[in-house]
Amino acid sequence: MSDEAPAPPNYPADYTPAPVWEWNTANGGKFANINRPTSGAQREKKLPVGEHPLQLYSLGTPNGVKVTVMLEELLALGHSGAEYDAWLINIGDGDQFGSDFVAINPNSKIPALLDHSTETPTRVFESAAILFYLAEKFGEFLPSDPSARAECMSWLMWQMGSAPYLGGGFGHFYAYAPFKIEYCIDRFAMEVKRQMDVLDQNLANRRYLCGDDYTIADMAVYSWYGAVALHNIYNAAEFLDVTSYTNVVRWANELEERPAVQRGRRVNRPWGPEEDRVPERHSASDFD
Ligand SMILES: N[C@@H](CCC(=O)N[C@@H](CS)C(=O)NCC(=O)O)C(=O)O
Repeated sequence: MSDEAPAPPNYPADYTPAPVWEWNTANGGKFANINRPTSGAQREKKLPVGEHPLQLYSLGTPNGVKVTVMLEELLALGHSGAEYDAWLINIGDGDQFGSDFVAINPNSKIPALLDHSTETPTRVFESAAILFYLAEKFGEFLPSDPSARAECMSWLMWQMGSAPYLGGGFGHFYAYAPFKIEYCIDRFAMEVKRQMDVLDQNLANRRYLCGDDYTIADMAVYSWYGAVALHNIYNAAEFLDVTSYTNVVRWANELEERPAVQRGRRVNRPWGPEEDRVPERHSASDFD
């Protein structure tokens, strides 16, 4: 008898990796049509440029929403320099592989920011880098005390390290893969529930992630884990028993009472109820 644990049900035993991996264009799954094992521009494509110094090229997914929430929060504080044009990048159509976009983000993913207010335009990619850049530029939502700043950066980086297990791991295998594989769903559901518990325990005695102050860490973590707690992301609210994370639910609800969060969630959103959509944002009146 083997010492190995018995294979779980639905165990795909008929696959042995080839010595060298080769791209199979027909591997199926949502997004298979845009995924490639190579990087770089696939076509010449100009990006539009609006009248504001900050040009955002994005889409209203969780990674996009954290940046538009930050910009709306800065505007709500009266920072007119945070006025921005938000252009829609349709990743399903492959806009992220256009030449102008790749020049801003060689990683071909939204969000990407170009700041024209600097001597030569400053490009920023990776959502946490954009939040950090804006926090430093406007001196908001990032504590200056070194210990408080370290706590904020820790939670910000926690989000960047953790969310790929939620989206690329759990979300992919639960909602997008062409068939359900129990091993993969178990592995990533375990990790997402562990992450939710990390947040829940932290928020048990803190109003915000880092304490009494609302920071860029809240914006980043909210965009993903608020969607888990409140918006049935991947249609998995019941499966993950999200209402049991009562502190996360309380915190996410409090953030959603903020008008800037409500506005930020609508920007670059071409789906959902018509009245909530703001596919492009160029001024405050776009929300009317
Ligand atoms: N770590 C990146 C992740 C960005 C990301 O994964 N963006 C997705 C949409 S949420 C994307 O643009 N995907 C297009 C693609 O993979 O081709 C960030 O936080 O900015």
